[in-house]
Amino acid sequence: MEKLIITAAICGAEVTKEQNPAVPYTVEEIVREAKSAVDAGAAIVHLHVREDDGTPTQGKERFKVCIDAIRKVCPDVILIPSTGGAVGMTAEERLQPTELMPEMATLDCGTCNFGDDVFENTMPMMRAFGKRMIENNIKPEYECFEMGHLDTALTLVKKGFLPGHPMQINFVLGVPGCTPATVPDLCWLVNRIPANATWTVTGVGRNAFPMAAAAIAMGGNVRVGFEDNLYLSKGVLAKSNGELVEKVVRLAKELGREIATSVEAREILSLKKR
Ligand code: KMH
Ligand code: ZN
Repeated sequence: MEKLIITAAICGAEVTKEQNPAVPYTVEEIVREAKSAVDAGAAIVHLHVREDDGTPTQGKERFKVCIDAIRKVCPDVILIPSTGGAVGMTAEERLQPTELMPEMATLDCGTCNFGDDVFENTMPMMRAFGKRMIENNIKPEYECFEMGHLDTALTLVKKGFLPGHPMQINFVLGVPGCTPATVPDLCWLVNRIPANATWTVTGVGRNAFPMAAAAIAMGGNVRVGFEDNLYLSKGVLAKSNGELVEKVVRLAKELGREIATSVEAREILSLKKR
């Protein structure tokens, strides 16, 4: 089996300091959380950014400041800025981080319920996001929240609207209103990806570590972090993203899977550092 790539989704757009005081908003806090995750074993940081008061933003300048600051302390880390942003943002707003030419960025694969909201990713939006990523030579991380999102991504790749092989797909399971985080659902999805694709699973909330264990056993990769889960165990808030990553590292060690460094992850994902 390949080494395990751990992604830390350190911030997200929805979670707040009221829910967990360690959720980062300021540049300094975002750097602190990225470093804690990388020091614990994360090869990738999936990045959202906030204004100092916690308001989610897709502002290019804010992303640049955060990316530059993270790079100073974690020079090798793979950064995957979000193009999902927060529910309700326009496509143009969401696309701003792609102007910074990151080596990867997320690409969300369909409209879905998102708790009480609707997360809009229409076909024209997806084609526009794909066009931008092809033009800017950005490798997408395809975010699939629903069974049908995988088929959408595969079809759009086949038609040349989205960047193709080898695909990196992140199955985000357990969002209220979307595909649940169960092992049979995960297996159904993994059985339908192209042979040369890589995959990651993100289990939302209490599903974080059961999904991590499944991915470790199945040869996939794992995402954890405050974006998806604020607790280390039932009733125990995580003090940092690093604590969540450490728990995945412990699971992997118990199950005999080695952890990939960022340099090794770049090789596994067929990426070239910029
Ligand atoms: N904030 C969610 C509505 C992504 O980063 O691409 C969407 C999201 C997906 O977080
Ligand atoms: Zn995200």
